[in-house]
Amino acid sequence: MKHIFLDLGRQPLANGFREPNQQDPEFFFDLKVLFDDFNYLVSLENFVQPELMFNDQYAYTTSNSETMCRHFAKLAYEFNLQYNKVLEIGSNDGAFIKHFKQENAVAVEPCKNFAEITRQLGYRTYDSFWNFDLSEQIVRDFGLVDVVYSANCMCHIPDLIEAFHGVAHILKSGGQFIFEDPSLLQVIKNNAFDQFYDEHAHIFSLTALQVLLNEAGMTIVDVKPIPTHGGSNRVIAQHINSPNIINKNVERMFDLEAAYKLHQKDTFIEFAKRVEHNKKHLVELVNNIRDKKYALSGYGATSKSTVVYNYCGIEPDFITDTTPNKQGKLMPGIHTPIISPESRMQHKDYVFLGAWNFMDEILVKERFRQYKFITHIPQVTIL
Ligand code: DWN
Repeated sequence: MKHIFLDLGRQPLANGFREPNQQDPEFFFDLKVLFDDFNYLVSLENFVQPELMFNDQYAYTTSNSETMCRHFAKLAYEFNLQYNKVLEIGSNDGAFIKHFKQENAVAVEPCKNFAEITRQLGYRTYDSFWNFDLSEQIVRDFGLVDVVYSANCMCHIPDLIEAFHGVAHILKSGGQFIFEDPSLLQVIKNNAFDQFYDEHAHIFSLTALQVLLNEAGMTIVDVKPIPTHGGSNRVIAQHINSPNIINKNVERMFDLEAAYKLHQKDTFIEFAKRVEHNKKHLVELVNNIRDKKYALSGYGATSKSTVVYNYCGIEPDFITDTTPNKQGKLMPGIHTPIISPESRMQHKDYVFLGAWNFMDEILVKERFRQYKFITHIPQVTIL
């Protein structure tokens, strides 16, 4: 049975940045989140049509993050020691796949602005959404692969069983499926309701993934919690009939998730109550700031902050972001201008930290700041 436990109201596309003079009507949808007590999966009640979100103007660019570039370079080094033929699902601008020889790697990226970049780099690139038919196509063109890798992409795919069947089909016997996505356990622990938005069709627990992967003929053989994107899991799966050695990390994570009761709907009802409380506290804080005529701006035009601003009805004076193709645009829903950190308008008084997943890095970078950060993670705090 599916239990709706969170209602984040009418939300725009989290990455739906708009041009200042854009006239076409803005897309909004009712963002509700549910828990399915059959497979333990946490998903959006209504999936947004992928073509609406992942198009040829997709804004999020992996290589703009030094943290993520280092993350991918380190992992690619390890992959090059172990695997020959690599397929990446969701290759974005090539930040990961560029570390492999062109003849040994295949990129799958539906956003055509990014698919063109990996093609220019010489990689066989399929600008389609991952599904079983595409898997069959690539097997015909390129053969089976030793490893399928995907970062922050599998949780964007509504039909996971088909997606996982596609992976099982293209993997050699003994091959590995390695993917990393935000951890439901971390979302619950951090009250990170802003991880729920149009692109995140699901937020994964390992418990739910095992049910879904088993249905596709695969099983989890290892898991590694990683700090990226607010706390993620790197999951390693293989064909269920492979001679699998299951690492003890898997049982440990299942036990941890059971201890946090991620298999029970009451856990998510309690989470929603904490979210409601944090929203109330954040709104009161912002109203107090505005009543006292203080300035309020934003730091990081993240997908996550789109959710917070639209759910809480908060409109900063401006938002700074280091991503060139977000600068000069308007924040989805609230239409707050996004500017470069180097522009003449400078932060003062209070600044909402939209990129809280980079908090440590940002607090060091801004250690001489003359303003105060506000964060909502894990509860509303002035830094
Ligand atoms: O799952 C997804 C993840 C991988 O990236 C996608 N669906 C969408 C996107 O989510 P996001 O926009 O919340 O990602 P980030 O990486 O949290 O975005 C950080 C934003 O903050 C970037 O636009 C860059 C900006 N930033 C900044 O302005 N100053 C980041 C840092 C570290 C900074 O110092």
